[in-house]
Amino acid sequence: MSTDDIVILTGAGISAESGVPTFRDAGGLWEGHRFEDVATPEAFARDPVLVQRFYDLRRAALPTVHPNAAHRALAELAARWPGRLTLVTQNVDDLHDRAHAEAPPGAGFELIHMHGEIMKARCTASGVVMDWPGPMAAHEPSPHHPAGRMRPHVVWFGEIPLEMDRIEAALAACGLFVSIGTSGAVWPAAGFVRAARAAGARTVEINLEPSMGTHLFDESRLGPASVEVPRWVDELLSPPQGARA
Ligand code: BJW
Repeated sequence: MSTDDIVILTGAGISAESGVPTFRDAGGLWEGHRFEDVATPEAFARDPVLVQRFYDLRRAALPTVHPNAAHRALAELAARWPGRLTLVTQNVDDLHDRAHAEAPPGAGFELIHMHGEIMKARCTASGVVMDWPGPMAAHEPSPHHPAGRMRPHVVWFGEIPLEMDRIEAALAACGLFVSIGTSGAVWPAAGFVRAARAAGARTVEINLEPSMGTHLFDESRLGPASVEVPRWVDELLSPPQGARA
C-alpha cells in the first residue's frame, strides 16, 4: 500500500451539473421508465425497440453537454499527481474522457469505465467493441459476426462490470479512496469503500447528501460536486505543511 496511490470512484452525481440526469433522484432518467426495465438483458430481449430508443436518446443528448468544474478538477489532479491515480467511473458518458483530453494525464493515471460507454456498441456474438455515435436499430446486424447483433456497450443489471481485476488490484494497493456523486445503491461499486478500508486506505466521500454507505467513510464532504471536488483537489495539491490526504 502506498499513500501516494489514489482510487477515485465517480457516479452520476458528478455529471449532474453538466445536465446529465442521475438515476435515483426525483424524476428518474427517462419518461417514467424504471431504469431496471431498460437496463437488464431481459428487458433487451423482451423489448429491444424500447431499450435501443432509451440509449439512442441518451447518446444523442451527450454531445450537447460538457465537462463541468468537477471533471476538470479531476483532470488537473491526474495531470499533476505524482503517484498512481485510478479513476473508476460508473458513468457511461464521456465527460471524464473529454476533460482529460484537454489536460493530458500523467503516466500513473488510468480511467476505467466499469459500466461501459454509451458511445460504443458491442457485438453479442464476438464481443468486439466499436465506436457507435448514432442510433442503433432494435436488431442491428453485427459487421463482426453473422450470428451477432449490436447492443450498447454498457453493463446491465445481472452482468459483470468491466475491468474488475484491475479495479480490485488498485483498491488493494491504494492509500486513499474517494467516492464522488454516487448513491452507493449499486454493487459491486458500493463495496469498493470496504475493500479500500481493508487495504488500510483513508476514505472520503463527496456527495450532495450522505450516500447509503456514508458510515464507512472517514470524511464526508457534502455539497455540489462542481464546488466540493475542486476544493478537495486544491487541498490535495497544496497540502498544509506537506501533509497529503
Ligand atoms: C450529486 C449531485 C451533485 C446528485 N453533486 N452529488 C441484492 C443485494 C445486493 C446486490 C444485488 C442484489 N440484487 C442484485 C444485486 C446486484 C446488482 C445490484 O447492485 N442491484 C441493486 C439495485 C441492489 N448489481 C449488478 O447486477 C451488477 N453486476 C453484478 O453484481 O455482477 C456480479 C459480479 C460483480 C463483480 C464480480 C463478479 C460478479 C451490475 C450493475 C450494473 C449497473 N448498471 C447501471 C446502468 C448502466 C448503463 C446505463 O447507464 O444505462 O449503472 S444501473 C445505474 O446505477 C448505472 C449507474 O452507473 C449505477 C449507479 O448509480 P449512481 O451513479 O450511484 O447514480 P444515482 O442516481 O444512484 O446516485 C447519484 C448520487 O449523486 C446521489 O447520491 C445524489 O445525491 C448525488 N448527486 N447531484 C454531487 N451535483
